[in-house]
Amino acid sequence: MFSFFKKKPVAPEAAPAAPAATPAAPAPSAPASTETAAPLAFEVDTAAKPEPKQSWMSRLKAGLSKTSANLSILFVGAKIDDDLYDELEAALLMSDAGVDATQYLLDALKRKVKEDKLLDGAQVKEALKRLMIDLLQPLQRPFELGRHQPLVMMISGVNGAGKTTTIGKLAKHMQAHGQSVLLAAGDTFRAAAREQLMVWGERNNVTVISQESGDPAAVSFDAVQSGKARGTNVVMIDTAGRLPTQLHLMEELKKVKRVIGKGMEGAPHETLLVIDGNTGQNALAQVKAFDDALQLSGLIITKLDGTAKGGILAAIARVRPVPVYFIGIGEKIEDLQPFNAAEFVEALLA
Ligand SMILES: Nc1nc2c(ncn2[C@@H]2O[C@H](COP(=O)(O)OP(=O)(O)OP(=O)(O)O)[C@@H](O)[C@H]2O)c(=O)[nH]1
Ligand SMILES: [Mg+2]
Repeated sequence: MFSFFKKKPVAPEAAPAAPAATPAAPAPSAPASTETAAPLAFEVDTAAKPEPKQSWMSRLKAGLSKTSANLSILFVGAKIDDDLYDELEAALLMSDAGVDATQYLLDALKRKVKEDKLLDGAQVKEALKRLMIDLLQPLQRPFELGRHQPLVMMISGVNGAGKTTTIGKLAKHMQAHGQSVLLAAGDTFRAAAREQLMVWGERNNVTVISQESGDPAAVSFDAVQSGKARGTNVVMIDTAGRLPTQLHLMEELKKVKRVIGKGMEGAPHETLLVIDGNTGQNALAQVKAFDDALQLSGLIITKLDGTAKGGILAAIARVRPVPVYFIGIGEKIEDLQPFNAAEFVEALLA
């Protein structure tokens, strides 16, 4: 079993006890009316016990079964000829791998088949697996805790990608690893979003910094200051969903990032994009646009349990190889796990 995080203890960069220079950020006091609260979009089932690895694999396989069915059938008793390559090309394109990665994999596979004189379908399938793992491996990177104190993470993405849910899951995983966590409700557009995060924070012993004024940069700044003053291990900054085409909102996101840097030098230490795995090739456009605007340090891909096809990771690896820290296959805490290239390919080409 591999561990969820890598941990590196460091000396605190800020004196934890130092009083904040700015007025103290509001404590998560508001005892929100929990009785009337609707089911929380980001609520995660904390009661469930961590599941064995096998269960994660079988559910990842189930999530990617459309692609694995399309790919695997090609190799059963197949003759290694142009027809096979044509069908493979179509199946890879269908999987959201995109033109570039598809062509790359096909060319590499043809070379390998020739070099190693592969004759049967099963061998060719194994060769494709190997090539796919080699392609995705550079995206695999353990998420290291304890590099900075606080470790400041900014989380962005289009509407409904799974940002807030993922932050909730990560917060629980981090707590389980002995980290104190503070969240900033940077989604200041919707009062409901703020409220939900506050309620969730109270229930889960996570401090939430929120502001009615509605300036996401100011909330983020306060959160970083507060994290420094409290000696918090991790500060996660949620942001409102936005499309890369909404240029003023992308500018706002850049400002949030700049202002976080004013709160703590070198922060944010992680600038993450959350992607809905069902988005298809558009996900690549999102990676490019958010990376151009924010210089992303990592990705989190959610909802690989739905109609997702999984090939998008190959496209990302070829076109804009931003590390994929975590992948999500559902709403429970254990449904978010570190990305592992070999495991992912095993599910994709089961
Ligand atoms: N099936 C499935 N659903 C997920 C997963 N991750 C998140 N969701 C669901 O996706 C929906 C949207 O999640 P949110 O976390 O609210 O998304 P968001 O990006 O914060 O949305 P906005 O703040 O509105 O932009 C919720 O219903 C989540 O439960 C996943 O891995 N699998
Ligand atoms: Mg949200």
